[in-house]
Amino acid sequence: MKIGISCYPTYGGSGVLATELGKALADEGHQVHFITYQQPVRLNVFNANIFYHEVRVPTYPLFDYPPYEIALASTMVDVIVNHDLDIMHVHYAIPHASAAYMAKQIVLQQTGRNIPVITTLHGTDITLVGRDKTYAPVVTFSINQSDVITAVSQNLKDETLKSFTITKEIEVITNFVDLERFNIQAIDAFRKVIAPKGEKILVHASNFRKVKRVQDVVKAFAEIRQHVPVKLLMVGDGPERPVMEDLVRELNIDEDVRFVGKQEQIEEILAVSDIFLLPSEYESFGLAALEAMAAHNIVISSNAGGLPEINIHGKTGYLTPVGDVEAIKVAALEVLQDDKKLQQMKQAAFEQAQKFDIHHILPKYEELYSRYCRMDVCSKA
Ligand code: GMT
Repeated sequence: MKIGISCYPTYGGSGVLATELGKALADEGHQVHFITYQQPVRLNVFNANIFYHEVRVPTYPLFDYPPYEIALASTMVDVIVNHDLDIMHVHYAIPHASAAYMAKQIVLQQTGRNIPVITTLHGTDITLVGRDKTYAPVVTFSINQSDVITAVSQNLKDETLKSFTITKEIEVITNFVDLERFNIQAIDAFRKVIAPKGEKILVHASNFRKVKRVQDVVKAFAEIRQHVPVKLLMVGDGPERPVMEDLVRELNIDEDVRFVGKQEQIEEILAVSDIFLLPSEYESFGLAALEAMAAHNIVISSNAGGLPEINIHGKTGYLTPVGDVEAIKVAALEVLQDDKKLQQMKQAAFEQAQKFDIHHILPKYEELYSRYCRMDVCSKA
């Protein structure tokens, strides 16, 4: 099949998922066309089946707000028509679903072809931004106009149905992880640099937005380190990072905390880590936590959103109430003071991640594509 994918190309979970999906589809022999304003960060391999089409947004002195959505829709039209795409799959509703709707109508009018559009809802496109009155009418309309709507967790499906009037079935296809990539040997020298005395390593990775409650990570860590020798790795970047760096200095724990910024080789960091902390106010799924589990990390997360669908309390990690720093501390100490338990839970976390292996989830998308693609026009590759 020839599949178009639009997503946010930067470090957000939806872009990561969309890119990994595209790479896996290309490995299966499909032709995949990424249509984004920048090369997706995880699109770091050459594959003859992968094409990247950059959306250029010409500016003009009149434009305080350059019209990205129009440029995106126009690029979609160009790629759909000139590369004879079979299906258009957009990730994160805003503005991808409405751009795809516009492109679909233009292609229909120009060529008579009715290209199927799949919209995958990821999280804040529904729970935060999409709900905003400014966007809601267009988001509702364009989601409903998609030929297929998927959500990355049951929780996100429920939230979507609660907040929007949706006239179609929403199919849940959960996020996935490439186990081969994350189940790797730790680089010993790297672990020694971070934790020279064999301290256990806690890690947090996100885009440092308020919804992640990164302050709970720092505060809990400050408490934990009073009882056991530990180090903390903070991966990623975003608006809250400078605030957190200040907090770390204020709490006088900077010698044990490293902010490493955005990292492409996150699997190498996770391979040396023991506990992944994700105290978010909301996560539709928590892809970062799943990747950590695939790297044998236990997860201490909040119990918000779809997190209980992947993190099993007392087995693969712990679920704590949002904002409950004390509960994070208690949970961490339970395993940090009992190595046997930590090792057991690490294995359970890995086994749980296996259920979300890409090889189980990819066929679900392929099945969906074939269902909506006309048999006479769709061919593999
Ligand atoms: O909030 C983020 O981390 C980015 C955001 C995105 O859409 O780029 O992530 C959302 O989608 C991810 C992939 O499906 C999910 O794993 C995250 O849980 C979800 N984030 C939120 O719901 C806050």
